[in-house]
Amino acid sequence: MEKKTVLITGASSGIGEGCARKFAMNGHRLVLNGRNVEKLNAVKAELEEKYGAEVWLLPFDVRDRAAARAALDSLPEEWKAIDVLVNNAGLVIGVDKEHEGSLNEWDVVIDTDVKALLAMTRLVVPGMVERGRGHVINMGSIAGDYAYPGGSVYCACKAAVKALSDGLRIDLVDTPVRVTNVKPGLVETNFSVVRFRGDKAAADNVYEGLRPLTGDDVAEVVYFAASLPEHIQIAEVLVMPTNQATGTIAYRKK
Ligand code: 8X3
Repeated sequence: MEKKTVLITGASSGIGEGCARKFAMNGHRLVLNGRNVEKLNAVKAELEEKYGAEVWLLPFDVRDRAAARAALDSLPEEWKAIDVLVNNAGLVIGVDKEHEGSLNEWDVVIDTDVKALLAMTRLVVPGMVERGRGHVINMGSIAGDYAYPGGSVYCACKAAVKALSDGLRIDLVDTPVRVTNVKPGLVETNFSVVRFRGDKAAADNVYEGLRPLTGDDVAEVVYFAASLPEHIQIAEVLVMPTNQATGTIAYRKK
């Protein structure tokens, strides 16, 4: 595909970082968002050095709408025409039951996984429609297909990402702008460490006995969807490790 400008949220690690690497190695121009400036700088340095990539950093918390707007407005004119928006930033805190968890923590999860994704879409998609080109790739999850123990609010958020993706696809049906919902299963990233509030052993246990996906693996799917000819729209992809079958069923070697 021709050179595109790709905005990725949550690009300082995990799936977002994997996507940044994949687009960079294929010669695309990257606008990378994240909260951790140090990590973002490290990703930028790697992509510039290894692939000669053009990278612009936009450090802001996606939950902060004013900061998001100001950051996008601050882009130089030639970087403003975003061709691909990868709405990747997301998290979950804790594995509490719905009737026992912290509403304050869940506010953070809902604000990040649902409301910020919606806000980024609202900011970027009008320009895509105006320019007559664009692709929104939302990071959904297998969690949006099935609720599972300890996942209530996260699963609800990812179900919302599916509905927002489907709704946006409907709203854009008379435009050339494509919408894709990528739904990963078990991916080994810092995601689990955050889920278990920093307990690395509990996080590692999730991937015990099977080979999980990596951020780079999911990036293959994201890039595939983005690189197909413009008349082909991958609406949704469910991607799991070979030894995972559903949100709750995986085979683990003892
Ligand atoms: C994260 C994948 O399997 O923890 O979106 O729900 S899982």
